[in-house]
Amino acid sequence: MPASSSASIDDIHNALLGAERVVLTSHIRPDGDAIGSELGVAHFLKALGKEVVVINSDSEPRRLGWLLDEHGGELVEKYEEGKLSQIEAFATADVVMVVDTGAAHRLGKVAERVQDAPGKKLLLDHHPDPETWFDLACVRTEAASTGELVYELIAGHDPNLIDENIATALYAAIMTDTGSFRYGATRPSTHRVVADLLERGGISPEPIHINIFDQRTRESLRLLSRALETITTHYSGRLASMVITQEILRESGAYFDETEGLINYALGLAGAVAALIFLETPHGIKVSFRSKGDCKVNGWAAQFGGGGHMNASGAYLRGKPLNSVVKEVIDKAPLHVMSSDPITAQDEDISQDDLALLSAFKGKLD
Ligand SMILES: [Mn+2]
Repeated sequence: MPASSSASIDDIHNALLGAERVVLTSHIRPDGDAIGSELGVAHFLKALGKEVVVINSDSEPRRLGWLLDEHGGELVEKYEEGKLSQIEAFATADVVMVVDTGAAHRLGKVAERVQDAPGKKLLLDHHPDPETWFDLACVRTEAASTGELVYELIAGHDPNLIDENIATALYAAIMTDTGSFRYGATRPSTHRVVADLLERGGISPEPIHINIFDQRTRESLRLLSRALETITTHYSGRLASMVITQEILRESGAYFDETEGLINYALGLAGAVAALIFLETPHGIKVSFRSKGDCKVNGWAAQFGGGGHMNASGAYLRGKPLNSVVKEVIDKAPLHVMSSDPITAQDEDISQDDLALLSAFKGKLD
């Protein structure tokens, strides 16, 4: 897999400069990187005198409401089937630009509108393996967030355009996608980008962190408490899993999107190299995969029709009960969570069963 697909950020930049009308979009259940990147590009294009609208399949999670309220929410719309202004926006856009996903099915209800749009279709993203229907796809898998790529897009053209709105949106994008600058993909350049955003935008990190992370409801803390009780470890503690049933969600009174981030508590267990969270939804089971260091989970998620990044992936399984999904996914764990280090009898923490398992998988690890 090439680290970058063919178009450069300059190519994306030139295509945007040549456009008068632009529609921006991103993935379903948009996260901080999706919304922040969209807002960053939207403010940039506004400053250049372009007509721009962001149209997303889903609305933003509640924890990002403040970002839209204070930094350009009027540019963002939720897609409504048959809404004339949106049909017109897609039909007349010179450019339709997708950020933070290269897969049509991740675009939800706007997928068809985007793919059928007569304008040029651009992609700016950091997820591997973009689909081939884009006219220009700039994908940099080494970037920790799409927000960093948006920064390059703007700073490479005119860094003076980075104002409070752009800086706040991109800071939020980068901060959330790097787990507050701690995931493996965080690079020195990530910090340089953020330093420049803080300076140029005249912003400070604390209120952004407070707005995003310190607004928990009692219900969400109750959910956390219930979730922690479900943590189970497997394979000598290398894997930790968590299960959120509909019943737990209902009893806690929390919203579904308040399950976000719970998996980090499982991954926070000493000795765990990977964590899973199984979320029961009315139509299927959402499984999130997270890992530390060089433990790769995207291949594991792909075995269940999902995908994502090396250390953060997801899959959605329909038509199977929760228990069997949990078993199936955990049964496939050894290939992905077992160390490729030589196994010796001195590994006192490892049981005989696990030693046998490890030996069975030795040599099959990538
Ligand atoms: Mn992202």
